[in-house]
Amino acid sequence: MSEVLKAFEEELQSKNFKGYWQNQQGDVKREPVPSFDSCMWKGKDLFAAMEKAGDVVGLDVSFRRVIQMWNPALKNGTTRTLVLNLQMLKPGENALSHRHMAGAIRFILKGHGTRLIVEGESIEIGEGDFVTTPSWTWHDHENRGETMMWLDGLDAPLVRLLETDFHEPDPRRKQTVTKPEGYTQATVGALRPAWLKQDSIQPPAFCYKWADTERALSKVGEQPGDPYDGIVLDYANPLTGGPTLPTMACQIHMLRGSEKTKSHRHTASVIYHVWRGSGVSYVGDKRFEWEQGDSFVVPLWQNHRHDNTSKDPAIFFVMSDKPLMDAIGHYREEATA
Ligand code: GTQ
Repeated sequence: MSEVLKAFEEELQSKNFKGYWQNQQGDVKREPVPSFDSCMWKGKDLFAAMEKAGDVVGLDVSFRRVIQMWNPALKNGTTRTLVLNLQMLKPGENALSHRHMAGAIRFILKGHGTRLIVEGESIEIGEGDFVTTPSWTWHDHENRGETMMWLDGLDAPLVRLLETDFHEPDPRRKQTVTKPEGYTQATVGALRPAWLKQDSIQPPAFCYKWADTERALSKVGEQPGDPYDGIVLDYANPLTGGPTLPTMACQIHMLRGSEKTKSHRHTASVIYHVWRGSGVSYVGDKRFEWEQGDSFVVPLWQNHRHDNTSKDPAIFFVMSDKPLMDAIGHYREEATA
């Protein structure tokens, strides 16, 4: 580099300028190349770790007893936008109330007898239920039954990127229940109070019961479904029918016995949790053999397909950032060989 150019660049830098020619050139990517790879977390390891956390981590040590599924290539998160965690609450424990900018969902893996209090409504949760706690909703958990474990999905990595986090511990510690049982169910359905003006961007916290999910699967299970994902049920925003939350789309996927899907790729990153069954998924150049309790992540723009190697149905709980890609016109999808 000439002395003149070097001096010029230093002069630019001293004024907080940078010449575009100073950016690395020659390696312009023609399509997305994710900076993180696919990864699988074995349920056996996760549940054993949580068992131990149950012994050594009290809620006095940690506000929530949570183990995160960290993608090794990322500093904090399962993808660039979303994180999947496992939370455990033991009998008699209360997880204190707070609210934050990050939106969250829960998919209940084990147990019953816990209530989630969200915005003054007490929601009974059990295995297979799915509950949203949208951005900035007060939430605390109270276990009056047996040890419970659930998946937490949060858009915390996105919030970190955007630096928009507000975070407020609840001075009350626990919320007072102010709404009747089943309040939201009765106000956001096909029949709804006409005078209530509800925020449809951040929908009210909503509980989707496993019995309804199971019934829906049995009613549509004989249909062809999606060539890439089998039978797919959206956990829709109950007010709009749109994605679960503005930042994440949650779904149930079912692969019928011996079903093999076609291969594709898209610009959304997807986290899968195996709720039932066993099989194999091919993601990029990796092969993941999965069984109930395992989780794996498919980074954007990586080829993937699934193979249910058993005769029984396989069911995934699935979370993706597709709504973000749709919102800014970045969603692309293509079939791959
Ligand atoms: O339940 O409020 O997995 O605040 C991580 C942070 C759950 C929660 C997590 C949280 C929560």
